[in-house]
Amino acid sequence: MKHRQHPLTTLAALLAALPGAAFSQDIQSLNPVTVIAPRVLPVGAAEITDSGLAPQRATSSDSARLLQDIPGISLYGAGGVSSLPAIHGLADDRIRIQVDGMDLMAACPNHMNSALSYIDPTRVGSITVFAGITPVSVGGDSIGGTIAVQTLPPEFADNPEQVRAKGQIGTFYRSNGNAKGGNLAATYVGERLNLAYHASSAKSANTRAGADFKAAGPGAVGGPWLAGDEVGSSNYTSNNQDIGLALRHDQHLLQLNVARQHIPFEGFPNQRMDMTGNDNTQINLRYQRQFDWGRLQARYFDQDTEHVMNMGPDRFSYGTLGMPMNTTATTRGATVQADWALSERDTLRAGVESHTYTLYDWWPQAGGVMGPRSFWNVDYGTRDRRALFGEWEAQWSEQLTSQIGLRHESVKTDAGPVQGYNAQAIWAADAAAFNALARQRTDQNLDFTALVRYAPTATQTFEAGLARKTRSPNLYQRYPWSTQPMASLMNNFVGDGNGYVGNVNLKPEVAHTVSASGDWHDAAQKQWGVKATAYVTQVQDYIDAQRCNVGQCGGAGNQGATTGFVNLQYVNQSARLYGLDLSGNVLLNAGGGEWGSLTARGIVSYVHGSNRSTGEGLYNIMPLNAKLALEQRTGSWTHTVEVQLVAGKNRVSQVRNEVPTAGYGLLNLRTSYAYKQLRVDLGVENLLNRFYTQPLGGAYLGQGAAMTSLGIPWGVVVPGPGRSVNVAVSLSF
Ligand SMILES: [Cu+2]
Repeated sequence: MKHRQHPLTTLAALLAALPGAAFSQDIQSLNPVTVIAPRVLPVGAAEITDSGLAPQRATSSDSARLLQDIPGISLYGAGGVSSLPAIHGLADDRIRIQVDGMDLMAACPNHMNSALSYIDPTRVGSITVFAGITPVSVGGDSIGGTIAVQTLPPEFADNPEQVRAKGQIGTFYRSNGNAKGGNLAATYVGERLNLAYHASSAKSANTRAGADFKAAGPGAVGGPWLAGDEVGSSNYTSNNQDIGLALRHDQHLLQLNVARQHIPFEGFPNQRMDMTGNDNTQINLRYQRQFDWGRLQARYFDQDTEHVMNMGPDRFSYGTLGMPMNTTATTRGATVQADWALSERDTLRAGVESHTYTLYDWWPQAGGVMGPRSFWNVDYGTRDRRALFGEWEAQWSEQLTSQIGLRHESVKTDAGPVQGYNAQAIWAADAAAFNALARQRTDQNLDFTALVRYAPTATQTFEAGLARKTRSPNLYQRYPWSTQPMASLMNNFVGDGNGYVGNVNLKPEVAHTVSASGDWHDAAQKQWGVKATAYVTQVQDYIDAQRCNVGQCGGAGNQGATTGFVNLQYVNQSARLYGLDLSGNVLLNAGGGEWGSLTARGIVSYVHGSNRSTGEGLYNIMPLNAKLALEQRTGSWTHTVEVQLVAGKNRVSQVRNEVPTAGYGLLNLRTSYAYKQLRVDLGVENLLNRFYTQPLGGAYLGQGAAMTSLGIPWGVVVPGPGRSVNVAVSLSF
């Protein structure tokens, strides 16, 4: 814990020492070089640093999985490295997700290449999650909160003797899926220069469920069906590289990173397509300067993505071409932010941001009705954001802090005229109707937040907050135009197997959130701690779906079906979510003896989501769930026994024919050994090899004839992974 000479230091220290909001979670001191957030993190926020991340890295190559022990966070299943996080029931691009300050955008009608799929877990240095009330300086164009993933900040030598070269290598193996991979880092640490190279690679075969889930299923339709417990289309290979240059001079810091990702294949068990290639280049240029009055930060980034999809080997495809789908996108962002320490009491933050996003999504001809031209799903789609914000933080006394912020954002979306595969009426009528529409929309979005924190004694802190947050529709909600059922099935980024048609007239979602948190602990914050956050969010113009009743996707069967995959169209409705996050820890035995220290930890998350226009449940809401763990530390060893309990999901989105899931319990064991530069993590996940279906796993579409709604049996949910023995070794030098 570093102490800085600032009046907020005491409060920051108090917050930094709060009992972990989740398992093995450290709330780091607010390093002046790396801070991306307000100095005072809200009680509803959490920061995970290296010691909390290390055991998680052994269990998955999906950086989103690093979040799974934060209360209030759940994950939509997707490909092996591409889960989509949800905060308090609001998922995907309802959350602002930043990787080293870059707002990376998915470029795929299935959101396969999600923001967090662009960073390997071994590259993640810290994660800050703003759930509940998100300050406007870190929010914008989101209603669910913010996830900021950071790599480790560049190190510099303080004197010539400290100049050095350092490195790190790591490798892992996971028995389920026979997954293996490695990472390496080489860094030159100079007084003014830091030069670093990072590379990582991960590869997995199809994973296995905890039992023979195919035997219980309704059987195959129109294609080969994998036998036994294998989860079709769950394999992947991912490669990431990054070169970084950082220059320090007095109070100046300049950083440039160039990163490349190459994913040759990633299967998606809850989509009708697999990612058969993703090539991404990122450039991230940052400048930061400390002044007597505060700090100035500026950033420019550029992301270029080439994404291709088709049907992988587990699927039954039509002809030899299958169904190729290509996406090219460019995301660019520029931000400038200043933080002024106006007085002992007041800090002011202000910033401007500009983000542009250009998307081409076309489906090359594949023969039959799918030709002879390319199908243009979204052609020259653009989504441009301009934002301006101001935020005032005041410490009125040792006990009382307040923060208020205001943000304006204009979001302009547009898409060019389209064409179908050919001039047949099944494509041409919809294309002509779409091309006749005025398609450009500009939303003027206003956000505000207000937070008050009161710490009456050294053993308790209370916080209350109010926020209005706005998010404009994404391009895949406004512009997919074809009502032909096969085309609509391909436009689905929630993994429910249904078809979706865009709606140009969608309005932005506006969320009003009220949140209250309490934090109780012993004065020294060593013995015990309990933290609770309760929240209610009312979302006006929530973008949900209704049964499609336009063009070719309507029909009485589609309107009334209570089983099977259906065709839907996006629509603004109204929604309400409320819930409670609880976390706590207690030191059972302070240790010192041969048994070491023993700590019990627990988290409980509950969220309830309702569509207020229809009275139905919202889609993919995580049922009541808890994790309980016992952790023993002796010397270099840490042993953890963890029980995960999840209730059944019975409240569902009927309009989507969402499938309920049963409750389950899992047992995990983890051991880590850290000695000097060596770290070994060993674990067994799902020790009892329980079979379970993941509440947010989505419809199982991983094999069979994916291109039609009847080509895959309906009602099968993607199962969770069976037992896996995991080992990861990391060595620094
Ligand atoms: Cu895709």
